[in-house]
Amino acid sequence: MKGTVHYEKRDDVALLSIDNPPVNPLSSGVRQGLFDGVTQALEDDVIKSIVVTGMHRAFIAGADISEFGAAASEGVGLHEALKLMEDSSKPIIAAINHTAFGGGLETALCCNYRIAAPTAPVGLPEVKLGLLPGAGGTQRLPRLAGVEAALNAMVTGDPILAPQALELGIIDKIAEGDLVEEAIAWAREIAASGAAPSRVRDIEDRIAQDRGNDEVFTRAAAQIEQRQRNMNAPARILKCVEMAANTDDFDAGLAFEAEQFQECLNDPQREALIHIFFAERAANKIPGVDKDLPLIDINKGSVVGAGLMGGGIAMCFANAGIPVRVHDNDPENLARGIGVIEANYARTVSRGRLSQAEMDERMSLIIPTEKFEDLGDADVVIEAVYENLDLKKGIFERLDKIMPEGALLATNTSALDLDAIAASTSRPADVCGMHFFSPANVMRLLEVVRGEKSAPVTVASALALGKRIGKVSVVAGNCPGFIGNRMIHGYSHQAALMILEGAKPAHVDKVMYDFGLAMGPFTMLDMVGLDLGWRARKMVGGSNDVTVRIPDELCELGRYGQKTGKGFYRYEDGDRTPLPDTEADEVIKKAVEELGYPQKEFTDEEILKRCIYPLVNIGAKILEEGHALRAGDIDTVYCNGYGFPTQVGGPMWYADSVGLDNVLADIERFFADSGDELWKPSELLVTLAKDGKTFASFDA
Ligand code: 3H9
Repeated sequence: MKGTVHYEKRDDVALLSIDNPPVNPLSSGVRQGLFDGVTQALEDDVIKSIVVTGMHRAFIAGADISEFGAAASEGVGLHEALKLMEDSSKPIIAAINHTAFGGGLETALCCNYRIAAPTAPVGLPEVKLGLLPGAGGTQRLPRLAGVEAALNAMVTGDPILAPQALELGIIDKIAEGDLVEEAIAWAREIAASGAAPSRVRDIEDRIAQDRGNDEVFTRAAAQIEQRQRNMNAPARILKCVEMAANTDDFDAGLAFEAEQFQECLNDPQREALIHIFFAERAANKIPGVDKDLPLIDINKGSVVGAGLMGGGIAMCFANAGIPVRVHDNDPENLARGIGVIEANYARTVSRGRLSQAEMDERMSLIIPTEKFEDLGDADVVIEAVYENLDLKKGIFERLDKIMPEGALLATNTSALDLDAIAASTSRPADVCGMHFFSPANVMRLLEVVRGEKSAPVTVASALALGKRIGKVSVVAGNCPGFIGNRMIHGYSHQAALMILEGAKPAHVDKVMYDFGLAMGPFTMLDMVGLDLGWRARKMVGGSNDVTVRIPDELCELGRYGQKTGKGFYRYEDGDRTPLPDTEADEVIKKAVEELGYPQKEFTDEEILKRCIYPLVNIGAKILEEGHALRAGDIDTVYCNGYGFPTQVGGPMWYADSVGLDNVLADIERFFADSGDELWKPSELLVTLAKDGKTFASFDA
């Protein structure tokens, strides 16, 4: 059995301490331990009350996620253990030392009272795994916090810190000193009062106020439609909370929740989302590198370049409380960059998501400097100047002279040869890529690029830094475009080709939107600005690529995208809604005629395959070359950096779900039809498909 619960007698109080490191999920041994501990306390006449707390880094992180989809586990079930706790004749206090998530908070809700450490977060994040709170959370939380707050907590899955949880009524007290000692003293007081233990299931006043209040549910449904399009769990949560509000039969509510939970369990979205949960964590591990390897101790950072990327990276440091120097060789750029950072923080303050004091604290950690040499006062430096190999090599030559021995030297290049950059220093082992995504202070993804000579400690330290600044980091090999940008090229290229072959931009965009992307490729191009690529191509004397013909002609007409109110689409009065436009249609029609592409009708299915399968085929090539360590790493990149819908699990997981033999058959057909190298099937894909295997099996 995994995990255990220690039983300790503190005179007349039984102290149950959950021990399942690092975050105490409710694995079989924990469920059994809670059941046995409470039973023992109930049978012992000396014991008058019970305190439950967690050891290590959490109270309880929830159900054991690795058990979902696995064979039924042994011992006592969670519902059985929780029923015993809720029906206990002796008062039970949850002493929430730290994280109480999912089944962890639900366990606390089956205790009679809750006291928490001031920094403890609580929450019901099941929705992020395609699940709903299935241990009574949908029925109990609204009884404490009211329907609206409870719905918000469950539908977003966001954590709630102890002070707010106290305000909402989810917990009863915040400890002022030693949590467990205070919980024990309180437990004695309650037992001595002789009052019958209060049960959350019996608290009716709060929820009764919302009975028959349809407005709150209509509002929540509209929000779900807007923010969690294509996700199945949020609507199921809504139904459960409606049940909680509209019936006073608590057990009927629990039974309904159990049914809905089972629906979630059987839903492929649940599998995909749990795949992403574990893939994100696996991505942080490098095979063969000892997890106890001593890492570079990072207390101060430096950033070269105060443009949008440099500024965003500096904010990442400051947000994590790490002082950072920022240098730009142009003092005006430096001042402008710091101004942009300040404006970004000020916007967050004006939206109420940061206090002025927090903003001041963060700004004080960002130290602009006009002297390059000042950058040397740091344990890590991240270069973020524009993409020019010679420029970057020159900067690394200079960094080599000023950075202390043992410092981490990183470049934010998105495509250039890391080994060439590293070779301009005398210490290529200390160099790696740290490729942030724009805006760097917002986007979660970080590609840590491993060069031929990057030492394990360099890469592992970059991963650890990534985790510290709140990123999901993935190790990528040094190939052009690394993982993400190398793959996206195939997607954009196919989308553009389909337009030449007769598909409409709005059709392609709709198919990708319906698939779950925030926007399709042409709306995206209009948003980013068609002129960026057009100007870059002009600087090098143009391009022979037929797929840039249409965007370049649109630019010649001043149609740069949203910023000029027209691109592939038309935009009215600053609104971002893409509208059809005859001038753009004419440009497309003319280019198609001149290039002589035969026209055909596209189905939604064909469009989807032409967009997604290049990602799969290139991803498989990256995998077979060893430029990604796992298929799950590629999925992590796509879900965190490219807006790929997490509920389908990333492109590689999606291909597994379609069946690799089916995917390969289409890729072979596209290759035969076009002769395009992009469609030449990856050897790994061929082998896996032939053996009836999956990318997931490659990772196992
Ligand atoms: C649920 O509760 C359903 C119920 O309503 C109904 C049941 C009937 N299980 O993230 P970290 C592992 S659904 C198993 O790196 P952090 C994780 O894989 C659950 N393992 O640390 C990693 O393993 P490894 C609802 C878990 O400090 C290690 O712990 N709960 C679980 O950055 C450390 O994790 C959630 O959705 C788990 N529940 O963050 C909470 N949780 O070292 C999910 C973690 O081998 N968990 N692990 O890679 C989290 O949000 C974060 O892990 C947490 C810690 C905030 C707890």
